[in-house]
Amino acid sequence: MRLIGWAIALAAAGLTPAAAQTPSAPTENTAAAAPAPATPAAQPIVYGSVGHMIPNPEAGIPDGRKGVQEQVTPVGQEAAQFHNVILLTVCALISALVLVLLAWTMWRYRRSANPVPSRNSHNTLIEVIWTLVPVMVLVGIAIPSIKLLRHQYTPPPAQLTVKITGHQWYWSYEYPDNGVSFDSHMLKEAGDPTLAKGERTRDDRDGPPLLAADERMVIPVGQVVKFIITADDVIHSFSVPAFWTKLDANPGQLNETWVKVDADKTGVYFGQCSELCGARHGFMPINVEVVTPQQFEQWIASKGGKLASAKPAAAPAAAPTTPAAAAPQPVTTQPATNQAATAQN
Ligand SMILES: [Cu+2]
Repeated sequence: MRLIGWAIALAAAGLTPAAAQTPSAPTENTAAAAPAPATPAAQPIVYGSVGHMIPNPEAGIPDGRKGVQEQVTPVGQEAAQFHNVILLTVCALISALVLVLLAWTMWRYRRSANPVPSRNSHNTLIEVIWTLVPVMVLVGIAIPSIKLLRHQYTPPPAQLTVKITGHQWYWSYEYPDNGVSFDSHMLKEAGDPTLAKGERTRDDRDGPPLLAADERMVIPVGQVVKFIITADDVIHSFSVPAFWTKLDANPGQLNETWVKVDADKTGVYFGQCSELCGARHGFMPINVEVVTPQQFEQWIASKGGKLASAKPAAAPAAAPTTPAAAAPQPVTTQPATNQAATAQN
């Protein structure tokens, strides 16, 4: 019996290290997946040209203010107005009223001023008031809120579609109607020990530290742009504060939103991934450059894409004309990476 007991104990001791090693395998995988492939671009950068517009420090950049950024889309302006004018006022008034009532009650009914406390437990008038007033406040907030939601979720017909995919830890942008797709990585600072050989470093004309990216999403001003947002590994979140845009990028799911930047608001708008997505979550900035429609066409041409003026050919013609290598890509990458994500989970 004793021998059998020892045998079981030894077997357990032998098994334990093996069992402990098993879960460490995925950790190694995540560590290996960490370095993002940096693509050294040897082309000289012409600042001020399309794709390298110099950002305006007054718009689209976090400037330390307490409050929302200046909004450049109609939905953003409506939402900011709702927040700044209605919600903040209602919150401030309610807080002030409660504070005054509390202070008055503490003063008026302190022990020395009111030695015999009231034994009333009901007052119909007050009870009706304190039920009806909050209901009216909530209805007053709900009406503009639902109007805003309707505005946000009933997009006008899109003039341009951009598919946005979040990866650990960079973004990729695809213009399915134009046959353009590329990745966008954060630009590192000069002297960063993780710089790859020949990798471009950030210049102040690219944008602020941690927010500048090597490639920007470029969209035309004054046009309805549909964003189709997804991810290929874990959940990310596509967020550009000046557009009032923040939408989760979920693996295996397409989320959709839209923007229409005001006609006089060309510029560079900065955002970041806003869902904790791993070790380098803080290093996947979003740069959207809003240009005139003519400049946009020029940029599409410079990327080797085709103009969407031949729109009806989009869906049926894409399948037979295989040279547009960008079209079949999402179909193949999506399921494969989803499987990878599932395996990781
Ligand atoms: Cu992310």
